[in-house]
Amino acid sequence: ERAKWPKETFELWERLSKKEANDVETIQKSIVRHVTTTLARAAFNLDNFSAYQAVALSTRDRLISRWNETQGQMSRADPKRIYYLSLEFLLGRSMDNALLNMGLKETYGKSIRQLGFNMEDVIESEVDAALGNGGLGRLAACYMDSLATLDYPAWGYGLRYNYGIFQQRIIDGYQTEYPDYWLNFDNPWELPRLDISITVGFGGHVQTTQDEYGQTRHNWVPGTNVQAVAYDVPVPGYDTENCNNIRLWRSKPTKVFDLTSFNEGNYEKSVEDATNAEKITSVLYPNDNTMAGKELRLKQQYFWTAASLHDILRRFKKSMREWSDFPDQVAIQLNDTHPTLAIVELQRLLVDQEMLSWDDAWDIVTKTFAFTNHTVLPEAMEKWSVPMFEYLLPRHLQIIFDINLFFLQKVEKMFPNDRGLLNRMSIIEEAQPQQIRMAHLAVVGSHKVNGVAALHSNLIKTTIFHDFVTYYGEDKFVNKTNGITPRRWLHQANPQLSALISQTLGGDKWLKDLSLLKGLNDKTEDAVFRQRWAEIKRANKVRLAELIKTRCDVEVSPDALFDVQVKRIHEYKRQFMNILYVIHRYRTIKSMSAAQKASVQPRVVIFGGKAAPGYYIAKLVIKLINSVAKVVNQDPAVGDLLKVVFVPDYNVSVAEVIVPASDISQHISTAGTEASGTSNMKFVLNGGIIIGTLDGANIEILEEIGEENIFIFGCMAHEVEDLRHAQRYRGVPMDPALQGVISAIERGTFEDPKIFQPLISTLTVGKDFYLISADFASYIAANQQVDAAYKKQADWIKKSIRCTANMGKFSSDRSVKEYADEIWNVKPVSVVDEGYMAK
Ligand code: CBF
Repeated sequence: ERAKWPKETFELWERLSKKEANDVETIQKSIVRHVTTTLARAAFNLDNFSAYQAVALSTRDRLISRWNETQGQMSRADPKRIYYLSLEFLLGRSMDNALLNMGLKETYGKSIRQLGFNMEDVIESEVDAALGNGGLGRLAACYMDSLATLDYPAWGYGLRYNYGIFQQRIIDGYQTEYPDYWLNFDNPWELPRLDISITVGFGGHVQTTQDEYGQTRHNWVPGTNVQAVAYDVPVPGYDTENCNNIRLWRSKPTKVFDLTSFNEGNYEKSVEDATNAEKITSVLYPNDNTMAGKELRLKQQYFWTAASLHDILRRFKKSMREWSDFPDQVAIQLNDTHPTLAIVELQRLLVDQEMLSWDDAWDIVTKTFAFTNHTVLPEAMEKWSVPMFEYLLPRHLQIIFDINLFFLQKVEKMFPNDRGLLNRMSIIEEAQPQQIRMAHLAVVGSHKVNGVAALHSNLIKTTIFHDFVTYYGEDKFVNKTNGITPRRWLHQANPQLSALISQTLGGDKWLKDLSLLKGLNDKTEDAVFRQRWAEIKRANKVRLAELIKTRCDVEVSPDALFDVQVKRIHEYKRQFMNILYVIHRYRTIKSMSAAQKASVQPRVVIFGGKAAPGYYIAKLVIKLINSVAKVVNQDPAVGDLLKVVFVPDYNVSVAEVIVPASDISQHISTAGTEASGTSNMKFVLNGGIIIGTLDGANIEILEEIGEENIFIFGCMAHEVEDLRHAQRYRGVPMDPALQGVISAIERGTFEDPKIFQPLISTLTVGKDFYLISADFASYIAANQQVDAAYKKQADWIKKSIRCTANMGKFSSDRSVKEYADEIWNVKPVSVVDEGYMAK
């Protein structure tokens, strides 16, 4: 119909749909329009939060224009797209990032100032979008930023949880969890697409019939259906018109109300189905690196993968291509095993609904998917019990058994008479009840499998996927070292340092080509530059000291050495070892004469991070940190020489304050346990020096910045097994310094020692799985080296500059480009301003 419109109608649309200009007055008008019409407020009753809402809505208008333009042009160009399936997107705040990426921060700052508000206060009013646990979810967010910045046609798919990661409060030293109802107010950063609603089934049975050619056909008849409704989150690239999309699904009932039950007087039943449907996307599972194994989690995974695949197939079908073209148009990256059901779902859709042969379908499936492994920890390996799975997804179970059968037949052919091998490689684990090994399914259904740092990618080849390497060959298993976006983690979080770098390098090109930071290496001998560098670090420490005062009610001196460990609390990350060392340091200071104390380097030890609510030992670590802090911070014999704080509710926006302010940060996992780590990259990029083990990406950071700019200690990954063995069977005694620390805890120096007994018993000889005792002496030595090095301030600043200068490799732009070239085979498509007529 619209094609028949007269020319004038088109011209009218063209004229009226011109993008709003980006000058101060137009921006102010748009903010005030949102205040008065959208929010129905006026200048006199406008608090910071309402001001934030109005500014956010005005920013969003500009985002949507770009988003529309990008999506329209991508539909017309129809390039191969990359779909990033992630159960977590830990986005944090959006406004500052959107303004910086669109190049509008300064103009908005000015506009807001003239309207009587302060940009910082307005930015601070935004609540974090915390739809993730830690590294994995934040990685997804960094990758989305880079994909948009590099103009890749990419979509993220995830879930729109009503409750993100819980809020952490510290009560009597203990972690207490509170719900994170982040959607209390309208979320301006999402576009509800109520018109995009997909039916997802669960349960029911499978009908088996013969078709006209005598072929057996399967038809799944679900017992219940729920609706997946789309919410789109625009992701603007930096210094480009491209604006990509993350589509988050929300679960809704197919019908809100069961009238029959209601009429029978069964009121509870009448809303039961609706409540069950809504439950699916109500909450993010708060486990990091551990498998929850709950039915609701499996429902989340299927709901999300089914809706996403339906959407992807619908988009593909619009292009009227052959199914065999599918892998040339679609690349799907599985972020961990969480979305592995997508492999099964695509096979089902192609075979049961599109009537492709099993082999043709499987060929398409395996060319489409690629899988990222993020951990080798056994407790994190996803497995689903076969009976539970069958009850929820009967047809999918049949398909998994068939995939396994055909796969094992091929293995058997290559390695005949090796029952052990077949058992080890099977997708089905023969336990009681049988379990589906999702990592095996992901490997079998993907054309590439990658680890997230060099050491980790090698480890997976020799441990969890060893047999698969023997079968498939080396080429299928690749490394893609993680990266972080320099836009958020330097430009936004550390504006002063960003400005100094741009001034020094003669522009901000480095923000899109981080290798240009190398230019800073020449500046280490420039005393004026060093002075400025040190001033900026100090200003960031002052900002953090203020946050610590507000959140922990502890005064810390910005002149002390700031020593930070912020990340999820987990035994393998060894926050326990850190606090044990703090106790050692405390005891050492206490035993000193006044003269000796005069040469002690003052330190503020800063902890932050959440423990999974059911992780008892991790929660005890938090309690110990707080108990130690209470004693140390009030001890006049120690004064400012040592302070300990636990910053509650660590999240992305808190990280943005902490990261630029560290002198030293701790990345001290037992070698071979941390797949990569990404906060290590953030700290070093901001000129923070790290103390760490030879684990994850620490190794590659060392290679880039040089061993003289990092403090390394502890055993290496290949020594871990022998050390554990020696400890278990030869009774290697506990490190004496550690023994002294344990005795102090047991004497009740920090509250009732009974509280900490379960924690201490993890160190019993033969049980110290994370090798705290084995690494303790070298950890103390490394900390002494840190103190000594910090005293030589000029050299320290040189180290700090070299750290930043040599971090180019760790931009997520580099990671994403490697994925695009070596795994996805997708090319950038730049959006240009075409104007309305072109549509
Ligand atoms: O690859 C991103 C991060 O993922 C984890 O957080 C994970 O959830 N498995 C790992 O623990 C990190 O090492 C890794 O950096």
